[in-house]
Amino acid sequence: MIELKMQVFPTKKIGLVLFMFFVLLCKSFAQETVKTSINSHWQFYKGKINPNELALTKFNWENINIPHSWNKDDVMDDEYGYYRGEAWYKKNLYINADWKNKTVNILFEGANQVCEVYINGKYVGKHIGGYTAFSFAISKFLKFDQPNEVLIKVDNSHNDDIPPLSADFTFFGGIYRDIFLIASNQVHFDQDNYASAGVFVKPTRVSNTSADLNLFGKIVNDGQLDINVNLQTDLLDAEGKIIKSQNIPIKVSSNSKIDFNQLIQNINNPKLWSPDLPYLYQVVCKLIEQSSGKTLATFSSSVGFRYFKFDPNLGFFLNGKPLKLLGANRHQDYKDLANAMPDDLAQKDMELIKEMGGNFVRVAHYPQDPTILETCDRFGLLAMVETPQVNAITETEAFANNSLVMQKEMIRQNFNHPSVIIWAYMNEVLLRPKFNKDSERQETYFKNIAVLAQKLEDLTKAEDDSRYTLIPNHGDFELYNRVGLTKIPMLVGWNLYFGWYSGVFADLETFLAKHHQLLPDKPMIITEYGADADRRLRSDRPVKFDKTMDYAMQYHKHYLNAFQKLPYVAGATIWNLVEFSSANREESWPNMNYKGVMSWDRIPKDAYYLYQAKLLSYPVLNIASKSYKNRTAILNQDTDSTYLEKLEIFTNQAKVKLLINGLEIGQKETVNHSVVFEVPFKNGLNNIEVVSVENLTVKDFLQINYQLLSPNLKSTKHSFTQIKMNLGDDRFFSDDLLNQNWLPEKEYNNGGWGFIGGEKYVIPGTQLLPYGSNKLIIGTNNDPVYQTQRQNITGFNFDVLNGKYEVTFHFAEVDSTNIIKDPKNDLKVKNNYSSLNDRSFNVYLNNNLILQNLGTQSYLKPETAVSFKSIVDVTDEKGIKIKFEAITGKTILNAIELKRIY
Ligand code: GCB
Ligand code: CA
Repeated sequence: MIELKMQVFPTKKIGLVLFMFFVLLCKSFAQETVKTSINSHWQFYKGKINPNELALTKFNWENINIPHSWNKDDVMDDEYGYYRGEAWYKKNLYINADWKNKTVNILFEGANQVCEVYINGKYVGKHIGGYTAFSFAISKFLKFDQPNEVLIKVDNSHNDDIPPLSADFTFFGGIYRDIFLIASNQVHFDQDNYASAGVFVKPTRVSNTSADLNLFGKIVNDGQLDINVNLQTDLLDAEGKIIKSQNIPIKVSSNSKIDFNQLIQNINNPKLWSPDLPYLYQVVCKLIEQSSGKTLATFSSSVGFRYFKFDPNLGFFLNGKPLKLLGANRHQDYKDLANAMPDDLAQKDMELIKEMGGNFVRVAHYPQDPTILETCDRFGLLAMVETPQVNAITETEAFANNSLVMQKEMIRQNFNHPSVIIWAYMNEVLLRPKFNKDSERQETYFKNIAVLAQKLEDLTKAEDDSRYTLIPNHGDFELYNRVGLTKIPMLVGWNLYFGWYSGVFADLETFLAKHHQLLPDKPMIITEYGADADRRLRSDRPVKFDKTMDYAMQYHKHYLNAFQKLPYVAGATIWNLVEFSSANREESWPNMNYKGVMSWDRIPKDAYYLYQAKLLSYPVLNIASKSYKNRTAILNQDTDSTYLEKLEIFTNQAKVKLLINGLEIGQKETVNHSVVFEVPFKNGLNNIEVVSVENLTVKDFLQINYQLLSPNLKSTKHSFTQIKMNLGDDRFFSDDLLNQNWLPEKEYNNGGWGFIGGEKYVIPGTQLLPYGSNKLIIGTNNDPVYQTQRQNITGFNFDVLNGKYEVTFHFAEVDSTNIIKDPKNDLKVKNNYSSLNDRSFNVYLNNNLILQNLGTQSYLKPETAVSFKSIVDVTDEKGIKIKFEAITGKTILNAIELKRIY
């Protein structure tokens, strides 16, 4: 017995020690909330699946990672439309064994636009809306001894009840933001509150000398036992030092949710948050079990103390000081990635606004990745965020409910960010008024819009009384005023495009003055302004709507000056920071909106440098048109050895000097942050350097390759190898791929080259487009070359020396009856193309008939590029003479190239 006892005892003892050790282990590694992404190793299928048949049918699953969109490629191809429908994602989840007693949620930061989740064959839930986060409690679906199959359906079809109904951006489908699993102890902060953190942090009574901090939310006990916890809250400064603490005992009954509300008072001399000094405190809330001292849950957030107001006469004030809000809108879109942008690229976009000198971002037209506002908090960018009731509404309860839920999600999910100062909703909601033919019905529609706006306004104020509200409108002052949308929100936003879609630049100031006079109590923000800037298009004589970089530059100069001058303009955001995909657009660059001051892959355009010069306080200097490296010009006379061309520099330095190929050419004083030099360019490489006179380290360098053509093609001084000319166009077009430049059209001059006869094609009935059509041209990426054409042309001459040459003719039919829009989803649908023209003509090259009966019955297909290359021997000193001879309809030529072989 004793022996036995003796034997038993040590075993027991070891067991006890082990047990104690285990308890200690658990305690020292007390698991609080765990949040881990599950982005990797998904399988994807584009199409319909009946989840019950999943096991029976073989689908072609594709391996992908999240973030993911299935519309990366099909928006930009030559086919109209892009896939809007159903698609599926699946993956196995392996769940930690110790999550058995945890509350587990799956959190989606965003999936466009309806998302249904199934786990282990069971339906978990559904979320509506493509731009807010959502989460589902999934503990009860999980298995711990085997993989858990997650199956997700995402659908980006048009849905009349879900905003946005239509908009000038592509509704990319997919799970395009992170997915996380969150596992919490049974006692935790509420993780089922519209996918928010469940704890809301609200600085109150903030002044230069004092502030309070209010924290509120819910604590949940999913367990079977009542529990007593201490809610321990610490406020830490940026160095991590605790400056305030509070401890409240709370009893949380089993299976219940309980509200808490905490006020930390009299935070003395708070360091205030601002764009110049985005000082962040940190608040940490812990739920500590009273009996064991164990931390059950932790919440933390950054905190920024700031106070602000808008004044209708004097604009915006931050922490008591006036601050002009200037910055940009931001779309979630990146070259080749669609909306599936990794967090780091989202963060980068905010850096780019900051580096532009901006202090403000409009997160438009929808809430974006959490990284955006986190970055704004850290970098000191003020922000407004909105929900996407763009262009129109549907007058259903479902549409209203979806809008209201989105608004609530947006506010709760982003509540804790000090950067946010405005919650907005709708955008240009009177732009596409329904019921145009029935004015009575239209009035009802307008009333319903105002009713919905008021509901969104009331909800926003009830959710958060510490921010302003705003509706962004288009420039129809009377209409918005009449419908009441200028009265409902606290601030009015205007998207203004005078000198672009309509009117002239100066209409801007007239409009702003009108608002100030007629709505004297409403502060205003210019929520959008911008102009298309195709990086490939340049002009010496920019005109409205020509889509050149040069016109956009004039536009930005005018607008920025106006905003800086007028104190009652509280702020303005450029439309847009970046170029973005817009599947419906027909432009010089189809399917794109390229008003961005940066390219699709974030290369600055000229306007970006203008803003830097005007807004930054540290020294900057940039030569404009940096990406325009290959240029072409025609000399005035064959005897010239250089070509004088303007070169603009944007800088905040007082005086700069210009060096060419290392030699100083001159110095100039800066006027309104800009300097223009007349630069004598030589043929070939020109090394341009511009240096600040007061600070020699502030400089910029640019190498431009100039091709200088003699007006006389027989010139031996400036012999040429290639000439490209775009007919029907006054703009230069630079081909990115070939690094070549197309000249604007010119008339034939004796000894030189050019067209004979005819006129520029202008789209019939257009008020806007100065050149050509805006149709997507199939078979080319150089759409502007084919969109423009000369009609009724009778000839084209090149007065070249004897030799062997290659002449290339480019044609396209530019007006046809192809486009119908699906009224439901506002998308272009491919119809049977038919040309509006009936034409047929002959083309002769030095009297040889090379193209007979060229026309709509032969090679000229609607909106399709077609080219012909002809080799010609010039032996008779007479150069190259091309003749166009009409048979039916008008002759055309869209572009021409000449290459000298020898
Ligand atoms: C607007 C819209 C925006 C468009 C922009 C444009 O007013 O709010 O969504 O992209 O104009 O470029 O036309
Ligand atoms: Ca052309």
